[in-house]
Amino acid sequence: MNIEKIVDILIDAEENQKEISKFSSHEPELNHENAYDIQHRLVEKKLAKGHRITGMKMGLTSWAKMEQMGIKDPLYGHLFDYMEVLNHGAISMKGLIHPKVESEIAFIFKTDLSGNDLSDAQIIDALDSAVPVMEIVDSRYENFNFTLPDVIADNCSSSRYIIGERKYGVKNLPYDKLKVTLSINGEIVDKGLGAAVLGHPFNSVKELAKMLSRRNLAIPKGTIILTGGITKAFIIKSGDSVLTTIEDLGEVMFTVTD
Ligand code: OOG
Ligand code: MG
Repeated sequence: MNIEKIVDILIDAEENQKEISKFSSHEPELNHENAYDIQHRLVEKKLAKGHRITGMKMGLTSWAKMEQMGIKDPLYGHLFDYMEVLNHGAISMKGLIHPKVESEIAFIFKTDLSGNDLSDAQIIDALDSAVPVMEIVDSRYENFNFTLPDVIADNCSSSRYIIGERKYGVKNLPYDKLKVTLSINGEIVDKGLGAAVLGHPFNSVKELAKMLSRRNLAIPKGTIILTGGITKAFIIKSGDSVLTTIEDLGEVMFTVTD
């Protein structure tokens, strides 16, 4: 298996909005571990192109998403500066293939977090702020048709994320109980609770720290950490206006242009 070639195909697909077929159908060697080697190489290449890492994301942490995608293991991906969109901003369809939107709770930490067995207390201690976020996933694979190693290699379908206002003084919010709604063009398309994320969004942080520690890495302080979709993901198109409300955290919205 040629990791370098796979990385180049994935980056070209993203940059030129090409749909590709999944690697697992012709690369029998592709597995969970070397898929992360591919993702980390892809990250290196993007850094070399001048992009900057702004955060990390967890994916497939909710039953709604696991069921929608047919995969039952959480995974992580990297977020870059060019993916970030401010609240009330616009997203152009031009840079995207077949984008979908989902609602998420995100955190920013004051210190790096690492370890196989983080406690709630350690997470709360490190917590700086919480942010209502929408993620745009845009798998480079045809019809979002992938296996776990494929989607890991593809940086977990990361494409854009829209950040609401950072909320401070949030250490003891009941994140599992927060109500979340996702509306498209004024109509609620899905609702959920923070508990959709592995029972509690902190569990997603623990899982991320655990997965990163296998590579001697930590959750970086000061960057945004998306804990995973609470709602299912919905297709967006030009002209759409999309809104997420998260109880106690606030609202975040964006529009879609050609
Ligand atoms: C994979 C990314 C999943 C989430 O929050 O569950 C994800 C995909 O659905 O394409 O971002
Ligand atoms: Mg997501």
